[in-house]
Amino acid sequence: RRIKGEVVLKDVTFGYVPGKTVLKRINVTAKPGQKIAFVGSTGAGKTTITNLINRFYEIEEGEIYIDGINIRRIKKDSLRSNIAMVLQDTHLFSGTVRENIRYGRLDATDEEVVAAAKIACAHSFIERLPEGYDTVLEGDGANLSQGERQLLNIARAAISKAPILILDEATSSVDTRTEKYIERGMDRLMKNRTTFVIAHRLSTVRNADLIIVLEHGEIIEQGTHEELLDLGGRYYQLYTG
Ligand code: M5T
Ligand code: MG
Repeated sequence: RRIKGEVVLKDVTFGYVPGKTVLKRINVTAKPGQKIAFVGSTGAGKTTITNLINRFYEIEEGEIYIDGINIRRIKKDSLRSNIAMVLQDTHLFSGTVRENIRYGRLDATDEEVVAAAKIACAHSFIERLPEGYDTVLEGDGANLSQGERQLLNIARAAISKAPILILDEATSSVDTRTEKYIERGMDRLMKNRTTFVIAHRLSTVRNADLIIVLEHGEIIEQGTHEELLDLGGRYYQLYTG
């Protein structure tokens, strides 16, 4: 049965420790292929929502469904293979560039590795490495720049066939040229996948199908960029300074 990528959160309430509610009655519907952006101040609960979609924690109240199936009834390894992630802190292991891109897709051919690297705009920097795709990365990619590590993570997500993608955008500064590359890679990565993006860049948020504004664990506004600007509320404040 192929997952199409519809994700529904229904009245989700959650806290990491008893007595401290972090998310309150969150309702979100992502149709297959849609791009949903979460924005809001630090500690609002953006990462927590993605933690729950990944089922890193069990929900106390409410339910999450993928294509109509309660995620409590989806096997964890099935969930893993259906959700790709590009997170702020990139996880690379000591091994070759090729192995790091291939990751869970052990069946992937060398051609697929290169194609994924091209989607991520990582191919040209990889080719400049001493041994190209066979260059061995030191632990956690210590011999690469932060931007290059990010591009490898994008390539890894690109080679995965997961229909659901979670992006926790890095706030940290990469140079503007690398940032342009990353943006292009992200756009191509999101194509045909349901994407949840915790967005810091206005450029990423602007073209989302739905922007959800969180504050203290609650959805306070939602809509498209234009709708939310017209509303003149919290989102408007965030993006007009
Ligand atoms: C929301 C607490 C955190 C905050 C609230 C990830 C995590 C969070 N929290 C924990 O107690 N344990 C955890 O493992 O939950 O935090 P968040 O969801 O991380 O917020 P955010 O992603 O919107 O914030 P930021 O800073 O990444 O923009 O009270 O202490
Ligand atoms: Mg976060």
